[in-house]
Amino acid sequence: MPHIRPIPTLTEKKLLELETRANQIRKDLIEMLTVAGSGHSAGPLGLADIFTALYFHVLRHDPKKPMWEMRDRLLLSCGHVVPIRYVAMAHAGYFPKHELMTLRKLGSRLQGHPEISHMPALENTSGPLGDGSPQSAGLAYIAKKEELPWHTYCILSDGELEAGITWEAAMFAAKYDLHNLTWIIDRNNIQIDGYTKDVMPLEPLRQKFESFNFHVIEVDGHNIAEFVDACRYAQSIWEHPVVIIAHTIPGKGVDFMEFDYKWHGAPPGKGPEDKVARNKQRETALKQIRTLGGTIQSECE
Ligand SMILES: Cc1ncc(C[n+]2csc(CCOP(=O)(O)OP(=O)(O)O)c2C)c(N)n1
Ligand SMILES: [Mg+2]
Repeated sequence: MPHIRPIPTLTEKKLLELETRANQIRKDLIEMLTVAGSGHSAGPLGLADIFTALYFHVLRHDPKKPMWEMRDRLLLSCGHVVPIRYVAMAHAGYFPKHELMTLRKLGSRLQGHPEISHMPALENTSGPLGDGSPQSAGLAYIAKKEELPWHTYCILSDGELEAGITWEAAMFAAKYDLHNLTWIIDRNNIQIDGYTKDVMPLEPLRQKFESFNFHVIEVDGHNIAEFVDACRYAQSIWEHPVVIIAHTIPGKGVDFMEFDYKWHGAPPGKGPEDKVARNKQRETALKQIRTLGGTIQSECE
């Protein structure tokens, strides 16, 4: 029997806390990107609910002992979305919240793309798209072989599925029935300079993964309850690796950024001006997110 550490069920109270937390995390992301003056907005905003669910409910981890051997591993393959991970980690207590304002500065631990030499708790260095899939499959392989109880999660973007290495890693994961591996795809339909369907169509994505012998679950990536359920369901699959295709809205929470690929790599204050002038982008974004609620303060301010 495989080693399973059940993810707890989600109570109504906890769900509300997570939803509120996710929006606080969005606000901190906007402040952080504005101060940095460079970085990505669309992907990170779209992943706020998933990172909140992972760090505050799904993962077995201990921010005070980041290298605890029995922790679940969370890898990020699409390294450019790392700002949202930094904010979630600061909220969880990995480092003080004020450090978020050092994003992309020389010598900062918070590089524009994740660097484990600067912060080992990130688990992997990434930025060149495609690298997280083989890294995560390798880790899951070791854990399975050595009968270790931790689970490996890896977040991938849809644009990076165009990298052939992803499918080599998928064959490897299926060959060894890595049921202790869950890939989470940020299916937001955009990439750096267009829509995925125009640059390189990915559909039928579910069938592609199924034909590679993955078990596929599709969720609304902004429905935290549905996402947590999918992670719990993934634990019940013992003979295949699992992929959760999370349908997300790029820029989620900020009307003038939503669905627009031009916000892929722009921070507030430096983005396209067709809807909101640059000098109003930060405050307009914060105002919109505020209407979604969110008052929880970071635990390490
Ligand atoms: C191997 C490699 N090729 C190209 C790039 C440049 N690049 C950075 S992000 C990106 C778009 C990828 O699409 P996606 O991750 O889906 O974008 P998002 O949804 O976050 O806007 C590209 C092509 C890269 N980082 N690595
Ligand atoms: Mg994308």
